[in-house]
Amino acid sequence: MTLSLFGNADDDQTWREELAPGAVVLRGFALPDETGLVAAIDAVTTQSPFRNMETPGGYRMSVAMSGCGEYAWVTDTSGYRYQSMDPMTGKPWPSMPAVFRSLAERAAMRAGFEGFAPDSCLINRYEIGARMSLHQDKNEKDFNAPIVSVSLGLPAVFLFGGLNRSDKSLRVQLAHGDVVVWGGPARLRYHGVMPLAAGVHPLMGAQRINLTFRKVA
Ligand code: MD6
Ligand code: FE
Repeated sequence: MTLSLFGNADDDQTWREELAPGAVVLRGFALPDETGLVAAIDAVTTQSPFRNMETPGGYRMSVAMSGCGEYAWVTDTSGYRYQSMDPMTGKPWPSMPAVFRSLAERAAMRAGFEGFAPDSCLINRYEIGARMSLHQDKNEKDFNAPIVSVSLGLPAVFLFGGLNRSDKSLRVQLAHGDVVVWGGPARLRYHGVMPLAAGVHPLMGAQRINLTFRKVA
């Protein structure tokens, strides 16, 4: 063994798992920031509360959402889109907390995406039984930028599919503090989240919160 193995955390590949070309899981990457992240989530969702939005098809989503940054994603009976105003408050989304931005930039860098500058963070709250059906993230303008996804609270089974909805999905367990970065050839893969199993997380309680950082405009 050489000293450099100890001298620089970036040399340690142990917790970096490649799911597919362009998609990597950084196990536990967000753990050092958990306290700051929770405080920032509380601050953002005090201004722009979690809400269960309606899909264009007329269904109420089981996942409750909020967001921050210059844009956040909304859905209603007229469709999906990003917008700079929170339709619930009539005000701009809260600005992106520094602890959010810093984590997203470092995770992207660690995964090999230099210079990621997110202008949007969606905050998804899963209570027990909530799920996200298979979808692609394709409302963003620039597919060159990756998406950085941070899991907090209860563990979930993430479905990681292919470029066609009918492609078989991988099932990936995501635990508190895990960060997924995906871009490049993985950017338009279908993905979803299985119904959240019952449990209580010591810091977060009976829920999972997912942050996804994007470059929207
Ligand atoms: C979730 N995540 O984990 C939902 N999208 O709650 C997503 O939909 C997602 O994790 C694009 C990239 C990464 C993601
Ligand atoms: Fe997504």
